Amino acid sequence: MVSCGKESDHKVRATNEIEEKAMSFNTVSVIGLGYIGLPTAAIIASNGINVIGVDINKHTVETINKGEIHIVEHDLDIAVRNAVQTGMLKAIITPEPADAFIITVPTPLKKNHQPDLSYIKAAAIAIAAVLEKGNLIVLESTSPVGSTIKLERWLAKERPDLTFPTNGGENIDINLAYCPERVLPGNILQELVTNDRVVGGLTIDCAIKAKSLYDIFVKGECHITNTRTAEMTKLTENAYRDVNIAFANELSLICDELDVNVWNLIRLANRHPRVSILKPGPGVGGHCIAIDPWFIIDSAPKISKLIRAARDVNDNKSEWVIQKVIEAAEGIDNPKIACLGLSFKANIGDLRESPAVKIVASLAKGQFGNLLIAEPFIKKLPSLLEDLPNAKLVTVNEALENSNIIVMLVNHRAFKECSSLLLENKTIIDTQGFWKQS
Ligand code: SAJ
Repeated sequence: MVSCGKESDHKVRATNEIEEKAMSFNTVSVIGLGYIGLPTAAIIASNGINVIGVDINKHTVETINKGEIHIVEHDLDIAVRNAVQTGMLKAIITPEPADAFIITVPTPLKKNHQPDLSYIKAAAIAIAAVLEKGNLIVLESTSPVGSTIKLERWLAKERPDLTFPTNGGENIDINLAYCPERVLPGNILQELVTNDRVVGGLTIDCAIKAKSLYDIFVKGECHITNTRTAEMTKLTENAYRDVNIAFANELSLICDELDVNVWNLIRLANRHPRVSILKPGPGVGGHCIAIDPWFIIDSAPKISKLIRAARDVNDNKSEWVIQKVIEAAEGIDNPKIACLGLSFKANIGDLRESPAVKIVASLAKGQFGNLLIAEPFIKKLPSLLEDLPNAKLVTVNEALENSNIIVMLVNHRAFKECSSLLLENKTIIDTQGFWKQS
């Protein structure tokens, strides 16, 4: 048995080892039916496995059992409806026994930027009651390094009658692994199947058993490692993207000062065979890239200097955009500001941690003008904006026709259809290079 630790990674020793140690599954339980759990549950069910989805929210459970969904994701409604109608997926509040449990609960940040693992702990306590010898538990929630070991301790405390990998010797009752989700919001159902997975086990046997779970629906490769490496892989991927977006955002500020078109600059620099600069924007949003780097910073605060600086650069970019709009509004009597886009990125209706929402809310609350907001993916403004008298949801044409300042916040494809005539004689703040590419 190979134990996890700094010095050792898990390597499959014999060619038939994976086949010999693989596990089969009649019932899989997914704990937490949000943006990752629900699509995962639907995909596993579509592969002919009984899936028990568990969520603490009664409304979520009732919605899913009606074959409907409570979140926004492309084609998820169809996948869930099929899974429920065929009887392969049911949702419940209190866990029931299963062969494997996949934990996909939130791991938010506390106010001081420290990770909050309380949902994982609650999930551990909830499933501990129904654990049986031979079960597999896979943690998927984005988590700081060392979280799978913590999960093991919480489970072991609840179930002293069972043996766990760290202290179980040769007779392990419960197998534990970490396998981060890596899917792109807006394309989740496809990426769940096509992306490679990194499967970290507390032992190599745990990793192999977890791999056999993902082999049910993953067409990409499943790479075996230990839990600490798998945990860090997820954080690294998102911190890498955050740092690279920060580089683009910092360039956009420098170029504004030096009167250089940043979009043209990046296009030309990217013609170098080893340069690939990402796009500046109004800041970094969503529930992952702006949050996960903090898990690294919190674990190694003194040495995570670049990752920390990137967070500041990306957060400050939204403040910079707000200042640009305020400056533009200053000389105008009764300014009318068209704000194009509210979602956290293009072509989806997901408003979670959206820099566009933050910018629009700040402008509306500061009374810097009347805000005409165009967001084709929503029918009503989010609660942060809906009670503000100077913020109104309108069509893109209404916004453009009736404004003197235009702020391009999210480069939705739908905005491409607007007539360029509507832009004439207006002050344009284009955070996406939508109209400034030449
Ligand atoms: N953004 C830029 N410039 C860019 C690219 C993105 O400003 O060049 C902004 C977007 O507008 C958005 C934010 O960054 O506000 C994040 O968008 P994204 O498309 O980079 O990423 P997410 O949050 O939708 O999904 C990421 C993905 N991670 C990576 O690409 C490394 C996804 O694979 C992860 O599964 C997901 O985080 C997650 O759940 O962790």
